[in-house]
Amino acid sequence: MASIFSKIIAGEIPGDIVYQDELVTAFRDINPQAPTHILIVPNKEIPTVNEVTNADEAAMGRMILAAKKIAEQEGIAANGYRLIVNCGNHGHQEVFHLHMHLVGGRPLGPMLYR
Ligand code: DGP
Repeated sequence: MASIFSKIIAGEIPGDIVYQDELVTAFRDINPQAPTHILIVPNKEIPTVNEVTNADEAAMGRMILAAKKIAEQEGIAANGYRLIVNCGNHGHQEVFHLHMHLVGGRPLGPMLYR
């Protein structure tokens, strides 16, 4: 079954999409932890970092390049921000479609945002 993020990527359910290309899609987190909280997601449904393969290298790199562009678009590049990828149970991953959180717009404190 398609993940909730695959449905947003496909336009089947609403998502506040801020960036999309042939490899990745980015949309606002439904439960923002900071003024800017965006999820950057490979269009291919990869459950966790543990399932990433060499074939996914371009999409993984694109996620970082998209984060840079979106941070500029959001006006948070100069002050800085945090990129987070949770993996599995101990990583507190809730949605099993790999994603990178782009969090910023305020000072975040050391290491973890909550
Ligand atoms: P993680 O714990 O890393 O798996 O984070 C999952 C994030 O996904 C969490 O911050 C809330 C967000 N989220 C869950 N369901 C939806 C949804 O339907 N739409 C959007 N935009 N975000 C969602």
